[in-house]
Amino acid sequence: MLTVHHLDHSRSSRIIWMLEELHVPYEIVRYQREKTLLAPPALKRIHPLGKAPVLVDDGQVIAESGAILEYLQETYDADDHLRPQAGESRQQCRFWLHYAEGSLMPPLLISLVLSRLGKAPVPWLLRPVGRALGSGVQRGWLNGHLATHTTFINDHLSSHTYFAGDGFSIADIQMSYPIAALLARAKQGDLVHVRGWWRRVQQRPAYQQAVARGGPFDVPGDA
Ligand SMILES: N[C@@H](CCC(=O)N[C@@H](CS)C(=O)NCC(=O)O)C(=O)O
Repeated sequence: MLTVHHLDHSRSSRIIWMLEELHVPYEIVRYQREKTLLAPPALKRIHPLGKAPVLVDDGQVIAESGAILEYLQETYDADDHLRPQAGESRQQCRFWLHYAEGSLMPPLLISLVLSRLGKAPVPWLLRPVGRALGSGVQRGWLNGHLATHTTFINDHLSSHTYFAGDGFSIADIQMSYPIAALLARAKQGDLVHVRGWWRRVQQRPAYQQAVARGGPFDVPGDA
């Protein structure tokens, strides 16, 4: 039996979605974030990093969303429905699979950390300083950086139905978490093509089943 160690409002929703796409039986072990938004220590008993997701398959413990998606695709997607096997689409699929965690999540995470500086556990007199510092870095550096990413993604989706081209793939599942974070910070009406893609993939029965079993696909705080 496959087991997903699932933290609420987290990247592990992607693994539940993947398992629903594959129609394989699995069980979920649930963890609640602590007040700090960190995972509870119990997750460290499953994998030394203590992060979600972790997948356990027949005693084999696998961490990192991208590695888990690739493992599941290679092991359970017998007809390769979820990964293009050749050409430009295959390369696109690989690119977005790495880009999601390697390039897009770091600035989103920095943004989350900066937005919480005003709530840091330091003497209250220092909190306004933390807030001012956080919003200065947001305005002076981070917002421009994130705008480059959002334009890049929105432009790509203006000419591609899915991240890897015409067919839905594991790249779409991997991109869903940073996209949820981007949409949470976007202005109404922005990112038209990203919103179109998001509506398209949310219509998939596997996505809906994943939400029903694992909870909503959203991000904690205001990442
Ligand atoms: N690159 C890793 C990131 C894992 C990660 O940071 N997961 C978050 C959940 S979205 C987590 O466990 N956060 C709680 C913590 O850091 O304690 C992946 O994609 O699996």
